Amino acid sequence: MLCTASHGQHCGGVLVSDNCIVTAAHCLYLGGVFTTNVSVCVGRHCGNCSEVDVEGNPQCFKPKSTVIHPNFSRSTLDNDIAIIKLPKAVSCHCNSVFPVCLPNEKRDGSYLRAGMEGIVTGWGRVNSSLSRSTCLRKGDVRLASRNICSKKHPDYPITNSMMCGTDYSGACEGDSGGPLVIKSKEYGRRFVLAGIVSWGKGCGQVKGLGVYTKVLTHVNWIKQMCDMNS
Ligand code: 4AZ
Repeated sequence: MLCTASHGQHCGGVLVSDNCIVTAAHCLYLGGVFTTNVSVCVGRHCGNCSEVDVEGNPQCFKPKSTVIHPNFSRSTLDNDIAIIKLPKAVSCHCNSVFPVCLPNEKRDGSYLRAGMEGIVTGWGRVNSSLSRSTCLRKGDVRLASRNICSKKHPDYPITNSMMCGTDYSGACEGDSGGPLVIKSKEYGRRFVLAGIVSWGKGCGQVKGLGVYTKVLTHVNWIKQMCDMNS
């Protein structure tokens, strides 16, 4: 959970190593400037930002540093991805705090595509209600083709670094920066990070498509920024 003093619970994020979080770049753009003034709570399930609990679960941190993708576009939200480095490693509460697997082009490229079923998670707005969810929720998302997605969003380009998914039980405001994961075919119960919640037109519509940052495009950049050896 990403919190700011002015917005409270603001966005989601996802742990990719023991000290590195991936989120959406637009989550760090507030009031017209890029900010590092956020706090990150790992392992929170229910609760809000004011319940800050420094050690234990949730583990809350001020970022050690943040990196916005150099090609992030504020107008099109192309490359909507950013890194938050934590000042120290999180402690593994291995059922609730554990890094997700990054996709591998060779292994996962062929199935991270239209038709696959994934799961999006966050504390964002619950459909038809203005309020955010107090507890982490999940929704089912089926990946959709770029072609169909472009038709749904004629006013904005769907770029190569974006992917789309059904929005009926998908993401909404406040879920941005959070993960869209797909169960790995080859590794049993593990989840692979397919997308980062980025934008959309409305929420929860039966025929709507939400837009995600495509993680496959950015795996090498993420590994570099998080100092992860392949
Ligand atoms: C948002 O405002 C947002 N239904 C994120 C995702 C979607 C809509 C809005 C997709 O952060």
